[in-house]
Amino acid sequence: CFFLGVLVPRCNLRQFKRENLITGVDMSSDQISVAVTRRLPDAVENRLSELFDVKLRDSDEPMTRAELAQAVKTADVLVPTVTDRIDAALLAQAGPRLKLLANFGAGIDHIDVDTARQRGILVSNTPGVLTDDTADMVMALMLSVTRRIPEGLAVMQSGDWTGWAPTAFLGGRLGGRRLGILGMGRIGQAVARRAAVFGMQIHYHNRKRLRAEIEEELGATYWESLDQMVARMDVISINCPHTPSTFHLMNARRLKLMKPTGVIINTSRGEVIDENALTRMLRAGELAGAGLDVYEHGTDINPRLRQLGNVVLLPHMGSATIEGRIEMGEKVLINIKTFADGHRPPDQVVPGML
Ligand code: 8YV
Repeated sequence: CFFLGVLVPRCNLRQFKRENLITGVDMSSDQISVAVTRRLPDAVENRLSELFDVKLRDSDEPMTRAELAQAVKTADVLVPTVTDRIDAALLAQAGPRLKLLANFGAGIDHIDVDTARQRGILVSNTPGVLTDDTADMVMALMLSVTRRIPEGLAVMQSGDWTGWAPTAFLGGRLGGRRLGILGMGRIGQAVARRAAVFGMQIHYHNRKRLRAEIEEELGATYWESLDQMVARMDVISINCPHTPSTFHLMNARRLKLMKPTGVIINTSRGEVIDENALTRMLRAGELAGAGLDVYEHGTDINPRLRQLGNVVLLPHMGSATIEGRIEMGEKVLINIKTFADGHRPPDQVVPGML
């Protein structure tokens, strides 16, 4: 059905009925005051302005703590992004009106969902719409690392290319390699589909094993032991969310289990890998390469990592397509509008869900 000028995804309300959750407020939309923490694509900002009493951001800098505190004090709904830390200390400053954190993004590790819930504040996110873009970026990173694309680009840009040579820029073929996907949710499965087309053998580790039909469709082999999987793979792709139980899942001990010819790709969250241990191993030649889109300490990247030739580093752009950003905006709109109409947002995040 069409709603708000966009196609509404099927609401997965049933899963939210399990618990005694807080419902939305029944308020006319234009009375709802919405504070947006970052610049969003024009189409999204315009639609937000048409529907709600919106405070948009002029600058594209993240809000300061003081600005965030001011926003949570006065708004009914905050639209944060991954660059805002919505922790207990900030939520303690929330005004009585704040009832929804409609995150612009799928990952919610920057939000203290438990504290929000205790304070009667709902949290929603934007799952599903960045799956394909992120999976595309996993493939792009895999190819960039194994086929040495940045080195090729650098030699062309420097004007130093002297012509073709049989042994120049030799990389490795993806086809036939074993890919171990860590986290087989939507994005992990989208990676599996793509990698299978490239001729890779698909393996995975996940909290829960997939249903047999899905494993069969993906041609994926399940490993209950992450250690055993890691030791046997040529490429590892991190596709699990960052939670207390996935923090440093790829720690020094586990990274050392990887083959020295192994490559690791991370488009999820930097905290899943011990970045210093990874840097040491890449420098020592104990790992062949890495393709990273996310970092353990945000923009504060280990400087040694930046100097390495066997890594491809990207500035958290896995989901950065205009189509994806607009669809994320549509999800945010639907979550706020549904909430304003007195219902639970379709993408409500329940504590412990991820
Ligand atoms: C988003 C992401 O662009 O959705 C996520 O969790 O990591 C990104 O790709 C970002 O979070 C926007 O807030």
